[in-house]
Amino acid sequence: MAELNKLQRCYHCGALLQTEDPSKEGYISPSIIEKYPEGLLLCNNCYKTEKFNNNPQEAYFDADYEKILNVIRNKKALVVYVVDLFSFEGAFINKIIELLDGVDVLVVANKRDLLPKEINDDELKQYVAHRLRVAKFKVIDTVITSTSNDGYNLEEMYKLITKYSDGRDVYFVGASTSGKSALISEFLKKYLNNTSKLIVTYTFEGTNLRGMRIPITNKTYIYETPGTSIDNSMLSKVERSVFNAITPKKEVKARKYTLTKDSCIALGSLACIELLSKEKTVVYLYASDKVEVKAHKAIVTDNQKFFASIIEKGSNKPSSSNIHNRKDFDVYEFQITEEGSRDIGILGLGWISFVGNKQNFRVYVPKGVYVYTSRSKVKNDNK
Ligand SMILES: Nc1nc2c(ncn2[C@@H]2O[C@H](COP(=O)(O)OP(=O)(O)OP(=O)(O)O)[C@@H](O)[C@H]2O)c(=O)[nH]1
Ligand SMILES: [Mg+2]
Repeated sequence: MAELNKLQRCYHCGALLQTEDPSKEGYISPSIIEKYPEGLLLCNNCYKTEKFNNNPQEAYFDADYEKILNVIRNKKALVVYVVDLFSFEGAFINKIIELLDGVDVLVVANKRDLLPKEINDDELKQYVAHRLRVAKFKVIDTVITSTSNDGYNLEEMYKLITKYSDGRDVYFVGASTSGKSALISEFLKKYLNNTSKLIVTYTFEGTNLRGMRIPITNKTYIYETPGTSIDNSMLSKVERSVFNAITPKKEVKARKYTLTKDSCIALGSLACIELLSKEKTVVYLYASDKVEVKAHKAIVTDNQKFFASIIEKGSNKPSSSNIHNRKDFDVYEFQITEEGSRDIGILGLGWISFVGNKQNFRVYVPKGVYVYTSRSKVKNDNK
């Protein structure tokens, strides 16, 4: 007689569970099935994405990229590492930092135009240096730039590249959307090709990764490498229209809010920052002006109502069709122990700045988005 077997399915997404192919839907490690034969099981993918309060993840590292980094190391080339000043705090990938150990790295901190004019570049440089130290990333110098309007410090950047490359190849490296292509196209406006070589689209040896190769002499080149992943940024969790709305196009002006115990600000329908403790706190928010901000009663006291009215309805703009209920969020708590001007930031969306006073904050972000706390990028102590 024919046998009837009931197949096990993922308790969350409903996919048929299978142990053969990790790249296909419903994959679960065989050891889990063996350990919990009668259990309510989640496929590996749901298990990963359903876990709340996992540590902020670093971005995905494409193993092929290691081949490019090995070439850079072997050649002792100069790396021009581009970061987006508006939001780069969670953009470093440990494996890249490890592989660049011992390589000369010039950091180009780009998109200066998005930050307030009144802060000075030295303070910004100190902040970048601090974040580099936190990431354990050793570099030889940093220059602050912008490609917007007439450009800012681009001459200075070329001078430093010439000085540090000293006849070696130069590789532009950095997260996607940091501005590598924009910086290179500014460079090309002034560039004269005095060599017998052409500018070409280049496939990096042994990989499918492509970039541009620009000859500087008959023996040396500038290479533009593909942007590294930003899959831990808000930018990669939302559709194109929301991406455009949350990416600032001009100087970001601080918006001031006062948080009291159990009150919060919602940033669009995308994230929320809540004060849990009793210290009344003035916060300055830095985000695109297209991000509508509303102050609310705390989520902690009225969790369901908040998600029903703000997130599910998408009533604050922008809202994303990828993020519409509580399950789509990670929740983090920050206990502020340091004094002075502090930030809590959400990669790709922006940050708040406030004076540290032992507060306890809770932050809701779409799953997998990187959040951090740091000393302030733009100090607000004197306001
Ligand atoms: N406001 C501002 N925007 C910039 C600046 N530089 C680049 N951008 C913008 O940032 C976005 C990404 O810039 P790209 O040069 O394409 O970034 P990329 O590093 O080449 O990105 P990938 O090719 O994905 O690795 C574009 O919309 C640029 O116009 C800058 O200095 N200021
Ligand atoms: Mg590019």
